[in-house]
Amino acid sequence: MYFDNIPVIPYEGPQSKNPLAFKFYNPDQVILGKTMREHLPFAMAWWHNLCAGGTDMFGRDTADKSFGAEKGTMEHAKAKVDAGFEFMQKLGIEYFCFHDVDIVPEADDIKETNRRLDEISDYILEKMKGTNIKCLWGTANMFSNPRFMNGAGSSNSADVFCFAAAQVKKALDITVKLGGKGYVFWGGREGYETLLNTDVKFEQENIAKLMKMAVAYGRSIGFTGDFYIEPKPKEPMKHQYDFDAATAIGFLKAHGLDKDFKMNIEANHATLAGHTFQHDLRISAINGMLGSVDANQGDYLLGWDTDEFPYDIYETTMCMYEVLKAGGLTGGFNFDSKNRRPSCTPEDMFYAYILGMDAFALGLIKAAKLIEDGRLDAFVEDRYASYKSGIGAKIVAGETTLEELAAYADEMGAPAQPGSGRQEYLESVVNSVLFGL
Ligand code: XLS
Ligand code: NI
Ligand code: NI
Repeated sequence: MYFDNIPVIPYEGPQSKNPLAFKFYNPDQVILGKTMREHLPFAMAWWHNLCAGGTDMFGRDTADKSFGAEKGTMEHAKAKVDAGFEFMQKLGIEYFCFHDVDIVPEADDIKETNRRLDEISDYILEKMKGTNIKCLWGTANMFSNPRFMNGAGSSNSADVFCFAAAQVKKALDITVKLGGKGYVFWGGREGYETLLNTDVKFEQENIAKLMKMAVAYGRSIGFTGDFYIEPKPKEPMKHQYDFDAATAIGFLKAHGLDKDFKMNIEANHATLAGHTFQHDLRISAINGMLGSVDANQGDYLLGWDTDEFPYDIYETTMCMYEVLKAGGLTGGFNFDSKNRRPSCTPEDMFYAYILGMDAFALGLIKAAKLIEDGRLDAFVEDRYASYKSGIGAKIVAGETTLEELAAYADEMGAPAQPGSGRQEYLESVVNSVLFGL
């Protein structure tokens, strides 16, 4: 037991003042025909929760994540598994996500790292037995080690490319072994610092080649889940190739990868790209590629990936609105989030997850209300009414020509006013559904 003073977290309802209770996440509560547990497959991110201790550019760890073992050892790796499972079970979280180097210390020789990965995945598999805990997705960390300073699939060095391929292969093996639903490519250093030294076309084609080999290998070992690209516009690189959902989807289509890949949309990455979280979810959904979500939030006053635990109810509501409209996620909601550096105690780890899970549960409740209320849908439906009949219907059916439309315009003289967008009215509808009785 690593969290002795923490009980299993109960649901106590919105009136509760117990910091170690859910106020909104009530797993068995049914919303629009499904339980909250089904709507919200939450996942724990191994790296933030079990590895990161608060080190930043200006200071070292504030939180002790040793879990009673010496860091850098396999004993520590196993202690993290034990602590992680206790943590997930106390919160009722059913999934986890990991990078290869989150679950074992990396050795100097890849053969030894891979041996350690075999050992720890046996241990995790054993631990999973008799629980309902599963793997949501795995990935390879191809950005921390200095060998990846110029990228992985986009590296100028063919040897580094091979090393990246080896890591992807092993991370896929472990993901499949643990029954993972997905496999993520976050292009950590797949981008550039300056175009003066970069062959963009060559690098992008190489990334696609690595992904194609990953798909071929994954399918050959029985991986039936989705591959994901996790878009991010910058950080660590000045420019990252998977800038946002639209860019990543275009890339996948250009390289014939769109059948095997979907998007893993991270809130803070969308906002870094100058979009709302909702925007990147919508772009993914309309392309049939809304796969999974990295649940966190950024800070509009800070220009980087602050990975804060989500607490903004407008954001979680509009996220769940998109997810409900898309018919749910094939993946889940991975808390790619970390405590603020001064929130450094074990209890803070629980408070953070309670905040995030409650924020999404409340978002789900409010999004369902917005859909049931129907005013937003009705407005949008009506807004495009001119395409339902006459010339509009012909445009939609693709049964007209530029000449015919020009003749129509001549006849008409000038179009009627296209109608108010009613933004402020719609925003007040949102507020009345969120905060009205
Ligand atoms: C970093 C990313 C990373 C991915 C997994 O910004 O969010 O944590 O989710 O490599
Ligand atoms: Ni992420
Ligand atoms: Ni991120």
